[in-house]
Amino acid sequence: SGEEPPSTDIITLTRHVLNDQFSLGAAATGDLTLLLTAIQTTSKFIATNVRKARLINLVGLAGETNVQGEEQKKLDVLSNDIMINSLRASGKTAVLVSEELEKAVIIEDRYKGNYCVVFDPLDGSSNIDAGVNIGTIFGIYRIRPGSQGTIEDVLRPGSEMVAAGYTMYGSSANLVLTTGHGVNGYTLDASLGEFILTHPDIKIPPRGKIYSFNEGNSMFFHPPVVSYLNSIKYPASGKPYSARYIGSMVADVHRTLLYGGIFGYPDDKKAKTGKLRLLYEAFPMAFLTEQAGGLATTGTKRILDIVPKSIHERCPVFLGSRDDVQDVMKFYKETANGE
Ligand code: P6P
Repeated sequence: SGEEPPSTDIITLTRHVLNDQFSLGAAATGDLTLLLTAIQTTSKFIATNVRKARLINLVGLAGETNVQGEEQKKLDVLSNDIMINSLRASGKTAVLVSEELEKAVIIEDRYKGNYCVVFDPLDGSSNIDAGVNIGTIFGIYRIRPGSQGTIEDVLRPGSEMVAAGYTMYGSSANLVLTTGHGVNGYTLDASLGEFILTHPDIKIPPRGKIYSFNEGNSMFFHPPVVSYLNSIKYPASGKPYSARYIGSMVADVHRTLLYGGIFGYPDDKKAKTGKLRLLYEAFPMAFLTEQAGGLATTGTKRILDIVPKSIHERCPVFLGSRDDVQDVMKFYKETANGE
């Protein structure tokens, strides 16, 4: 048949990360690679259950509310549990922070390792019932030298993360990852049970033509945001930008990384510090965006420079193409200078 013979040289995520890690020389022990294997397992489990959700009635409320006071959907609970269990069992973690748990999990000695993982097990879950793409977001710190693993190991700026990524559950499962040397995208080949390299070295275009904000909050926006949005909706010259807003951060950020443009969830008169969580939404997405050649700011400050005070705190987010984010920062600067 005219069919292409199957490739016998497939680059799985594990192989790709191993190459990346061992290019660091002896420093790499393989621990991070093993931790990422545990994360891959959780993403495969969640992908399977998101896909089956309709069939085995996992959609709908679990009858409880989480620390955020949001009604928990069964998939949220399932996703959180598989991540806690799999990360603990890997023996590579010391502290875990989940969007679904009020307190950090300190791993007992028997299973303790050198990494801390902060994660939102199923971000965008309010969209589950509508079949919109949702995702897992994670960030990884090494514990501080000499630490046994305490909350202080995760109250550190995002610039100290050693890896970050997300898995988007859509028509396929896409895992996008950085270990500090660029960004790569992997697609789950369910027949192999492997994430295969499909988007090597993702680079975000320096400027895009898409803006992604929830303009339903417009009446609460602060002046710099109003001025910025007007500048791209009613440009003095050139074409206005297109609006694309899915309302699921993983999906909006994935599109921004691949197509360029800007994603924003600003602070406003209603949400004083914004809505998105610093540790396990803003930090990982900011790390990925910068590694792909873009920028991520609160409007006035680089997101990765923020020092968290608590594990569930929120922060304003503008991220995406370098030139687009710099335009936003200009409006903040002008407002600060009272121009
Ligand atoms: P809004 C989903 O609930 C989420 O946490 C992010 O995934 C998403 O970007 C944001 O909130 C959407 O918020 O207020 O626009 O519905």
